[in-house]
Amino acid sequence: MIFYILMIEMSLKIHGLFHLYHTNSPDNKDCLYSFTSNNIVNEWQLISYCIRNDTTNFENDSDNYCHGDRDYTFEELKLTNVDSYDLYRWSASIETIDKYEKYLTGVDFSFGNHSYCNCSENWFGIRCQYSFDTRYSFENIIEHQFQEKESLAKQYDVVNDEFLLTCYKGLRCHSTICLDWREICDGIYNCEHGEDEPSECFLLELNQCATDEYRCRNGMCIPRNFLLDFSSDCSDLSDEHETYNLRLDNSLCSFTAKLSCDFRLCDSQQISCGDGQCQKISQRCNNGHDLFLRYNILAIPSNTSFQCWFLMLCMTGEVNTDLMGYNYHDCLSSDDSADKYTFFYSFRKICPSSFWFQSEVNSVYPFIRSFGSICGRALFT
Ligand SMILES: [Ca+2]
Ligand SMILES: [Ca+2]
Repeated sequence: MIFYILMIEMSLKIHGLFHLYHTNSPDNKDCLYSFTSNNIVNEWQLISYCIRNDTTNFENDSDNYCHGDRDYTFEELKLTNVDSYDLYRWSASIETIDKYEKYLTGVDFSFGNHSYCNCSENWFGIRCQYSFDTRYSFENIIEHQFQEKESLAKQYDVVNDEFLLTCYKGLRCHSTICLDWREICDGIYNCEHGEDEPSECFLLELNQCATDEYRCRNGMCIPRNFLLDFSSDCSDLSDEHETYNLRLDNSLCSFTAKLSCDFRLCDSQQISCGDGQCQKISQRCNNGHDLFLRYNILAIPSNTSFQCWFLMLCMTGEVNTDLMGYNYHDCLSSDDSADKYTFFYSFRKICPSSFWFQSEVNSVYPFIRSFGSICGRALFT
C-alpha cells in the first residue's frame, strides 16, 4: 500500500508520464487517473479514465506484439541494474512496476519470467500501444479536451455525438438523444417503449431508511449526521445537494472534469444537459445538448403547412426561431403577428382545423405529440 501511495505522489510531480492501472482488468481496463482538487467542497478527487472493452475499436486484445524496442524479462532487467523507479520513469504500468519491485525484493521470484515491453518516448501501455500527441501532463490533456468542446457547442448535430457526451450504455433503445444516466428512472419517457422507466424504478422509491438515517435520492441510506456536512456520502451526492447547489456553478460542468458534475442529479422540470448541468426548459445548455432536442421537437411535421408551422414556431420565441434558421423579425413584421393577443386570429386564419405541433413542455416527447386544434387555444396560452 505504501508503494501504491508513493506511485500516486510521484505521478503528481512528473509531467508527461502515463502510468496505466488495471491493465489486466476484463472490463474497464488500462486506466489513467487524474488527481485534482475540488475547491468547491474542499475535497480531492481521483477520477479514473479507463478503456471499456465494449467500445474500444483501436486495440486488438489478441495482439501481444511489443510495439516498443523489445520485451525484456525481469531477470534481464535485474542483470542490467534497472530498478523500479527506472520503470516508473519509462511509463511502465503500475502493475508491472509493482511486480518488478516484488521480484527485486525477493517477495515473489516467480515473476522472473515476466517481461516488460520497453516503449519509445511518448508511448506507453503494456505493449506500447498508446500515445498522446503531446508532452503535457494528463490533467492538462483533459483540460484541453474540455476546452475543445466549447467550439462545438453550437453545432446541434455534433453535440449529440456519443463520442463527445457520456452516453448511458447500459440500455439501448430508440430515443431521440443519447441517454444520460440521469434519464434512467427519472419519470420521463425517453425510450420509445419506455425501457428507461421499467417497473423496477418504483423499488428505488419504496426503500425505507431508519429514523436516524437520511434517504438519498437513489434510495441509499446514510447516517443523518452526514447530511450537508460538505462531504459526499450518497453515491448520487444528494446528501450535499444544497451545498453543491449553493456553491457549484453548474455551468462549469460543461467544461470541467468534476465528480460533483458526474453524479449531479437534475430536479424534475429540468432538462439534463448530459454533463452535470441542469437547466430549466427555457434555458440553454452550455454544451449545446439541448439544441439537438429542440431541433427535433420543432421540425416541421409532414402533415402541417409551412405557414401554420412558422406561426407556431414564432410563438415559441426568438431562440427557437433563430435555431431553425429564420429571422425572428420576420415573425413580427409579417401579417401573422407573433403577438399573443392577435395570435388566435392568425391561428384560425392559417392553420387547418387540426394539426400536429410539438410542444417543449411535453414530457413524453417525441412519442406522444401534442395535438393542436382550432379549439385548442389553452394549449398555447
Ligand atoms: Ca427517463
Ligand atoms: Ca455528506
